[in-house]
Amino acid sequence: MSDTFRNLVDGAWTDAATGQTFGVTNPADPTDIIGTFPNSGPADVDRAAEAASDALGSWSDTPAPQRGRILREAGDLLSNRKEDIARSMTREMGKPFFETKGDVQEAIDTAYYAASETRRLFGHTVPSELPDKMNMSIRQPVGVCGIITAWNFPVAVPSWKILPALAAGNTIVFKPSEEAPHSGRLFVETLLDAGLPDGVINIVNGAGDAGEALVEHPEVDAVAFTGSYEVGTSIAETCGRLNKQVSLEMGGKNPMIVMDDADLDLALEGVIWGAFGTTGQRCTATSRLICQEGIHDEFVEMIEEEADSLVLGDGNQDDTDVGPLINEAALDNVSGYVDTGQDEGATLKFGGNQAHVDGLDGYFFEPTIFTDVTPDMRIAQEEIFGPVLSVLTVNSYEEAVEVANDTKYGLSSSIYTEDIQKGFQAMSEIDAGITYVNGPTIGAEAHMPFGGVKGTGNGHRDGGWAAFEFFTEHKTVYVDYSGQLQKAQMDSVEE
Ligand code: UN1
Repeated sequence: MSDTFRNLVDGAWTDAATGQTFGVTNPADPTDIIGTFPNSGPADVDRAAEAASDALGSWSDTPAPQRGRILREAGDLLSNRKEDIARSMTREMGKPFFETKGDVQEAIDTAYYAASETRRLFGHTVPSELPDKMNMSIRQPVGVCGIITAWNFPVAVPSWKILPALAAGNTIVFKPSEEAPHSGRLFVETLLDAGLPDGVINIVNGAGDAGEALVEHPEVDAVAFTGSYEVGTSIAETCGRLNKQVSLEMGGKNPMIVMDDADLDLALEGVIWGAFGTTGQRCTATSRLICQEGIHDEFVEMIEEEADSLVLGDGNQDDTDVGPLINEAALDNVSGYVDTGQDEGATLKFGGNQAHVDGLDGYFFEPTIFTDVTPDMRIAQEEIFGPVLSVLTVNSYEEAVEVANDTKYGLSSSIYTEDIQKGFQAMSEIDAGITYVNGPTIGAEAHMPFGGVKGTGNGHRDGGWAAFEFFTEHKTVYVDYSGQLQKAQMDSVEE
């Protein structure tokens, strides 16, 4: 079954002015066509941004708890549709059904969380320096928000940005990834069906051109982005030039430290799903395993054995553990890194090849393990975004932290240890936005900040109250009920 999909502008499904389209196929089986989507250009972005701008006044004037009611209803609809959305997400971007259900669940949790915050959009009420005067700060929306997201969490990550933005009274132009636009659309449909007024959210499908036009558009006040470092920093440059607010989440090279005293069974589960879950295509993927030397050999053997038992296949088959990579380019990229690792002198311990799954011509790649990796190697520094685990060896906790911090990124991190002191030390000593103690580098809870330091981010966070910080402005209000002239008041203070 193949379908033709359109942009969403002011509540109407609309063809792109460009007249161009692009196709989306199932990465497990590229002969399976999901549909065609508009390949939008600046004129399409313009229509969507104007619609969002026109809708801003009445949406931001809607009492916040009423906005929350719509978001709660969207949460209910996402719950009812969870399995259907997850099935089509798996078909569109490949990760297994048990993972896509988790993706939708994050959006459900975020919907209920954001809805509840609409009753708590707190500002401050503080004393004034002067008598009979009251000072307040209240929260106001930023305006029209451009939301640009990746394909690997095509419902969860948009929900982390869009739902708090809507709760706070902003309106949206959403450009989903061109690799997973259908999942993004299914998410937006729940908002429309929940009663979101026309124009409050608009969808512009397309690639980099559409994204650039969105960032540049004068009606767009703020941009929230998840994707690569290269694209993120170029968006930041544009936003800097145009004085727009921008929130960036740009990936990671996430370390998992496993100390000699760790519970290796726990750590094994953590590293397998951290490194190979979602075929390694998460910003939070465990891409560096930093082993203390005492457990290195035994632990690597355990990982190899477990990796060997993982079933690759179509994520909509019940027994599949690991789906395909997203596309041909990803396959080339990951294969290229396997060559690089070998050229750099690392030992290819397991995997390293494109995998073939009977009856499917998809982009499968074997779970891959490199040992004898040193911190200077590219496979220890660069985000591969595939099922490649680089194993480094260290002698001590101090060295482990030093190696963990030796990267331009700082998203997620983890330490496995039975030593409570080391666990607590790592919490503050690892340079990352997220540290897990005795847990994998992956996962997230809706009410917690999500994002990173150094090259991963720019000081903002998705998730929790932190997202509301980005999507609101402080308005400072002074109320003077003294009836006194300003000058008389000033004199009374000086005396
Ligand atoms: C991302 O890859 O951009 O850590 C987000 C996780 C997710 C979030 C990943 N919940 O598994």
